Amino acid sequence: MPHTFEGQLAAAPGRYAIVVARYNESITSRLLSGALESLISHGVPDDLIDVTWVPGAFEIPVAAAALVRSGRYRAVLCLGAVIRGETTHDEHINRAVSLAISELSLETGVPVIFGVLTCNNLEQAIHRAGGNVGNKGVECAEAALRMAQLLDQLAHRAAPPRS
Ligand code: INI
Repeated sequence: MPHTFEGQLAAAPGRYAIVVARYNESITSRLLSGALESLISHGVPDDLIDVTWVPGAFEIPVAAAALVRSGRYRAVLCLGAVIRGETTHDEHINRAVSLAISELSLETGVPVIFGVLTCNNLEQAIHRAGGNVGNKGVECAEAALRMAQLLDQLAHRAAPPRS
């Protein structure tokens, strides 16, 4: 009989961190609200959630790395909104941030959740920050909870058989 591992949508005990970019704050504040409401509604006490503001999405990885490396958090949620302008600036930010976040997560084994919107225009961002395409902050909170649970399961139940 195969064993199936899948993180549940419930609070694994411990602290959760959110890093949120101030740039495009009208959007990122909605992502933050969605993430907070979701974490709390799934049982994370609000005093176990730490929120860190950074200037822009480009600064998210360095703050996330400090939080992850403190060893205090079950997961770190990274929230930002990069909106395409007249130059390729957005592409550089998106590439750097997405790579850095995924490398940080792989290196440390802590779920670092990618909640940076990468939109062509403000309208797309509004739709993804509580509009008609959901709220990326809520999605990130759910991913963080499921991954924290899943990693607990894998640590406790996926030990190699004893010989
Ligand atoms: N930062 C964002 O979070 N979103 C953007 O859309 C954005 N644009 O378009 O420029 C942005 N730029 C700032 C960047 O993240 C850094 O804060 C800045 O380059 C200083 O390092």
